[in-house]
Amino acid sequence: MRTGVFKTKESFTKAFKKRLKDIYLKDVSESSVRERYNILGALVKEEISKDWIKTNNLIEKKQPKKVYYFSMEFLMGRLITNNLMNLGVRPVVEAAFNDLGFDLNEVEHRESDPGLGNGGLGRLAACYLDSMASLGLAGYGNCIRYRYGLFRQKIQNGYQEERPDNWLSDGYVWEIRREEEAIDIPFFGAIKWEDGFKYYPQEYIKAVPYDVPIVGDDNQIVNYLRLWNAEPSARYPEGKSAFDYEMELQKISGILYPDDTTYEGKQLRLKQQYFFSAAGVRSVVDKHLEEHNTLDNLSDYVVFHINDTHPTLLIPELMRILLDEHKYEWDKAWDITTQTVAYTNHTILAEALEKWPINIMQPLLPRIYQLIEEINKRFCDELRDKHHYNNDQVSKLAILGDGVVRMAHLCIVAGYSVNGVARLHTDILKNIEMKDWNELYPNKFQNVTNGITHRRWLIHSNPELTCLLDETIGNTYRKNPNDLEKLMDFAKDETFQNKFLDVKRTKKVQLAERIYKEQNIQVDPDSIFDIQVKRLHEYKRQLMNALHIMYVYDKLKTDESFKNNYYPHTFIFGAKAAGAYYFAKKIIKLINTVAKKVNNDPETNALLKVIFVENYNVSYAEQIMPAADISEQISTASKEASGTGNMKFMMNGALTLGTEDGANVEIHELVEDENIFIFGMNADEVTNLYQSGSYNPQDIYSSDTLIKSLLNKLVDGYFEDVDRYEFKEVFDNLLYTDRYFVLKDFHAYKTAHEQANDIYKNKHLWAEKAIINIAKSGVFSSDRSINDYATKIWKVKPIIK
Ligand code: NBG
Repeated sequence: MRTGVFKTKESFTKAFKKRLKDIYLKDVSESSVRERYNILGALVKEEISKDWIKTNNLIEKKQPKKVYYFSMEFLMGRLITNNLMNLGVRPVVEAAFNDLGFDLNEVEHRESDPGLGNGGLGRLAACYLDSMASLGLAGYGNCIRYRYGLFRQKIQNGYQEERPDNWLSDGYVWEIRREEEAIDIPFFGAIKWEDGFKYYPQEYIKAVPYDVPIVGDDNQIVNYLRLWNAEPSARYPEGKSAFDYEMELQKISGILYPDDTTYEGKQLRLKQQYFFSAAGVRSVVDKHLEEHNTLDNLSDYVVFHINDTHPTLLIPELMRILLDEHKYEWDKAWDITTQTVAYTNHTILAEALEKWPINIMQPLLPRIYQLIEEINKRFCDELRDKHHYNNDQVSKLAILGDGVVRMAHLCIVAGYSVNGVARLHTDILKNIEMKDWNELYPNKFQNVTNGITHRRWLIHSNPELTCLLDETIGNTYRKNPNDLEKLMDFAKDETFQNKFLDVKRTKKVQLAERIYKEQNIQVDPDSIFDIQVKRLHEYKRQLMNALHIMYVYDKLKTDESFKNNYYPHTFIFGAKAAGAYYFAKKIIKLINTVAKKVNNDPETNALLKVIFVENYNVSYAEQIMPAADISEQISTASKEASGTGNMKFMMNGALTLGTEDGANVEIHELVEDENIFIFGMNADEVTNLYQSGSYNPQDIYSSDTLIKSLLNKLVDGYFEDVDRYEFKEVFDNLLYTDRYFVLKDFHAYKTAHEQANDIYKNKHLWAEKAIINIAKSGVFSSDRSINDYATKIWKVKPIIK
């Protein structure tokens, strides 16, 4: 129960009206949605501050071990609803707004959706912050305050265009600027030997932290996400024009993942990485010194978690502080560092494993590079002397080689723990991709399967289902998501099934309304909503999905019995392609071209629709996940480290149609064969096929008439309103390379769809399967993941009971 402003709807209304008058000189009736949002946000923030102070006091008193989660991405989504719910004040505000005749939803939607991330990796980080606060752990995020988030996607004539996402244009009500804690970050310059190495930077850039509170669920705990902003340092770089300096600053906290095809682009990315890593380490170390007066015991109180390799430079930075500033001996400094750092790997895709050219790193960060050299030298010596590795073995594992710094190697050498993000992924790391490492450090590798916060992805985004769950199994699952399992008793209960189907339909209607509003396309809420939403990447195989739709469309036009047996389908896609990823953008164009053809054919219209939603992001996902019947998780097995969309869909009662990849494997195991549609090659088969080098898509093309005719449609003028060669590259790619085995898995994929189509006709059977999916989804709550991290890796405990 809250006191003060949020105690009752009357107290809230009074405070709200007064503040609106004080700030905007307006009565409520004259206020705009933006003004209402700003005032509500300010009042909520003040309420948060009370808990924040209490949390800080508690931490001061208890001195718990703290986790600092360093990540280049945090895809937070809107915070307003989350904050209202976690504080437990949403009902009061809603009641007050109702009386005032305002729509709280509309006000909540006024908040910009900060896109400080690309996809799963960044959204995972956001879920983990929510769970750390909700479980009462002292855990904090560390990232950059990008002025522009991930681009806003516009679809023009079927093509993706990128528009800037100016998310800060109206200010950001949640952040607190902490000027006093600003830190100068050094770049360039030279090292001199003066009785020890001394670094003379050429320039400094000031990092100013902005803290965004992370509110725990009904526990009065407030953690924070620290975002660093680049600003001019008081130590002005000599000889540099104000304009050049300003441009440089602007870029550092400008955008996420700037184009890195040029030397300058690469240098900028590396600057960003060092900027936020060094600033984060420095602020933690300073705080620790204030509290403990020594860094000897750093690892008893601090974990630096490296989320993928982007923050790797925190390792040599910590060494630099210990050696150069605190005069530790190497071995002692190394002990402290290696007991404090843990690393999560999120992909086995070679192109995503970072390698930084030495000729970029050395001039930019001379002392840091020198320390990496020393770490590498000592590591290689140890391999030779202690483990008797030969030169080949040593150069394979070395941190430096082929003119680059291998960031993952540095993380594995320095981290006391390395984890993968789903069981299959960790197994592949241990047995294939990082086999040599696992032999060298047999106890370092572990698995923590990803999770999603059920607060955002069930309770907040699907209030209708939440309400039904509450009245059916009680609300204990809110605190203990494993209690969703109680739903198993109702899976076969027809009354409950009907209620579930009603909820599902409501969510489908809501999504259909949005699609109609934004894209002017009518979709049938009684059709099967078959959805694939995720980043666009070849390994995720949106192309296979599109080809399959082409196949279905063709069948509907030519095969009467197929048509009679076909349950109406709406295929929904949402995906952003990296701006420079040409082929991915082609696939978007293909999907939109197929959609246009299909959606305008009256002959098939009632049975088949294809939607590509524009600008898929966290807020859109909140509407999409609850509306799905089928969740498409169709990556080439072994390539999707985990996936997290698969978990969100499952928790909202969609059935997975997917490969044995990432966390699908664990979903499959939990729901068992009857409640999932698994198809295609498994990871071993894929690996073997790669290794044998025997795959030849042309063989399939020439022997398989179905595939041949489908592929030919890409180049034979079938799509009337695009150039005949628009999809020639797609055709060639499939025919000559097909690196992700689209053709190979196509028939199995088609069969899986046929099964789903047939089962869906039996509504009750389908509902039963969907309910079982919800019942089994509790383990994918990020509370479980964070508990795993806390006990297996971080060794941290809640600061409250
Ligand atoms: C992604 C994987 C996903 C996984 C998320 C979160 C990167 C580098 N990796 O499968 O592709 O779910 O990380 O772990 O973004």
